[in-house]
Amino acid sequence: APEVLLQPATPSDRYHFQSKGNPIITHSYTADPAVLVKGDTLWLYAGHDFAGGQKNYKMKDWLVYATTDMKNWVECPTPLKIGDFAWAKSGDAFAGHVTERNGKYYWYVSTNWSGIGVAVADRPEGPFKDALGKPLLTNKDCFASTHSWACIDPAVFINDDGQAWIFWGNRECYYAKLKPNMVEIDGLIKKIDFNGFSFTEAPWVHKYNNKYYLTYATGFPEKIAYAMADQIEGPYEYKGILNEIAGNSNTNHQAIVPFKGKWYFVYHNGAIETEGTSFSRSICIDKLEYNTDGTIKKIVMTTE
Ligand code: FUB
Repeated sequence: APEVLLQPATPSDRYHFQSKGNPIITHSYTADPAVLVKGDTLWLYAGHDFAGGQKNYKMKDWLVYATTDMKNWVECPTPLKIGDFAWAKSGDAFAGHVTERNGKYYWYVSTNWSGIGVAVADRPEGPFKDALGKPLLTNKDCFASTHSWACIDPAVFINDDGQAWIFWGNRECYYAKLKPNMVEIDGLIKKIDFNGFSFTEAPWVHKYNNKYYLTYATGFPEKIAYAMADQIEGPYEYKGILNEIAGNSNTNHQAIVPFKGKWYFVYHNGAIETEGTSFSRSICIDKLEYNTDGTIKKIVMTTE
């Protein structure tokens, strides 16, 4: 079992560590990964769980890590906290996604009850500031949902034509265009038709060989499933389960990215012994491979 070092980054400096297999971070509990590749660096943005037998989510800030070789990592000082969104102070720092446009970095985050906010920074490691002073999206924008946590789990994808899209939701997957300023919705909010397949949360869109891939958590405990389409708005054809329930966590949440010629599947589990649980989760990384027809091989979860 990986050793739990419990050695947090100091607020004023960067903490260097080496990953020794999965989970890749053993000094903090991390969840809901999002990744951004910029030049020779992969930036990993994470939710931050606490240790110690929580019976519910306790998530008050987000974390950022960087690597150039997937082995040696740097944890930067905490770049964003739930308290940075004045309108969401009592919320939870749920899943987010960072994307770059015109030299600015936009971090779309779930605040759980209060909606989805967006923070902006000049550098990938922040510091990030609330860009709007209000939510970008709220439960009212989740027109087909009635539960209070429908407006979570944003994922942004910038298409080859430069159009940015945001996907999000719990139980229903919503999507919309973003204006070029990245902080306003452009036009109608729509819903993905899963054709009877069940969507729980955690959408992530990527493109490979002219196909759009929508990966997402399905069921509960969650597995990661995927669907493929020829157009960003679909229709999406269900392709199956990408990975099975991740050890000892009811949720999973994936990010998929190419980096230095290989594709990676980044996700979380509750596998740190003896404290890992659904509320004390840990980010893992495994290789992702395509079949010749563009479908994705099932992810083999490794510990190395
Ligand atoms: O981490 C809190 C929530 O659990 C996320 O927003 C979901 O995707 C699930 O991982």
